Amino acid sequence: MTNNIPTGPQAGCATTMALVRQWLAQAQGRHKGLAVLTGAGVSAESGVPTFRDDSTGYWARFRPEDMASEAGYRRDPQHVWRWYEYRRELVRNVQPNAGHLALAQWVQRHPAGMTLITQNVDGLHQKAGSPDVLCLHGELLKNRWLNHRCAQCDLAHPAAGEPPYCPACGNLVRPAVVWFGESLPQGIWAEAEQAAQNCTLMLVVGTSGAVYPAAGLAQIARQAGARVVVINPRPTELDAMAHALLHGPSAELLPQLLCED
Ligand code: BJW
Repeated sequence: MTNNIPTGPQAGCATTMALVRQWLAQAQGRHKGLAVLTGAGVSAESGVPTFRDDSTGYWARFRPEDMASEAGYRRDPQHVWRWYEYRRELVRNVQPNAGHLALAQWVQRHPAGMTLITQNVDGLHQKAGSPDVLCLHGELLKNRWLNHRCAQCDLAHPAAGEPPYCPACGNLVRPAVVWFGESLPQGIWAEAEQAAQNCTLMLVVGTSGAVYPAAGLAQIARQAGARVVVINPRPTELDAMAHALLHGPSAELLPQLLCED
């Protein structure tokens, strides 16, 4: 680590970018030295709405407890299913942006140099070419059963409906995402926690830092001695614990930070 490390967060200027690039250069020499935690903002410039942005986020129009909880799904499965079908159609038709691509290109140049951890369910990191993405909150385009499956429950052949269901037992299909109150996939969480503990630099990109346990990864990294850098056009709940803040859209800042010329 360099000696001239500032103690408080530094807001997005050329010198902060230069400093973060130094930390990146140090991280890239180490196995999994870089950990990146992304949120909905990284896909905003691809045309995917975020959740908590004032007028454009999903939660400005829908109540999270209705649309992103098991209880909400059981109350009105058709309404929630239709919302997920709408979002599935949207993400099938959008493309990764320059931020997703910069991350994918960096890892191609530095195999085993980065752990990419995302809260996003849209699959755009994978579409950009990033391998081994740790999807903390599941995957929008996949399904699973709402209740324990019977011997006839077959995700490949459910009965048509909104939502589709098992013709034998009536079990409903649901999106394979993580709703509030549900545990994160255990193995993926364990890998993400380990990456936070072992990295020397964590970039926290395009997330409000409001949702746990994902947001807690930044604290884990910091406590383990890593530099933490928040990349976001607006203030986040993680700014106070970051070593540096880069203010701006990720589709501009990630290419600036990660390109090597
Ligand atoms: C840009 C940009 C641009 C815009 N460039 N940036 C500890 C403390 C308090 C509460 C809890 C706690 N531990 C657990 C909880 C409860 C709960 C929680 O966190 N609640 C808080 C909201 C208070 N957590 C859970 O329930 C989690 N499970 C859990 O803890 O299990 C254990 C347990 C079990 C049983 C009982 C109790 C505990 C599960 C959380 C699941 C979250 N699910 C969702 C929906 C996924 C499915 C779907 O997509 O439909 O995940 S909610 C939603 O929020 C989604 C996101 O992944 C997640 C995070 O949002 P994100 O990505 O940060 O988006 P936004 O909109 O918040 O922010 C966007 C950012 O982008 C903004 O900052 C913009 O400025 C920025 N931006 N343009 C860069 N161009």
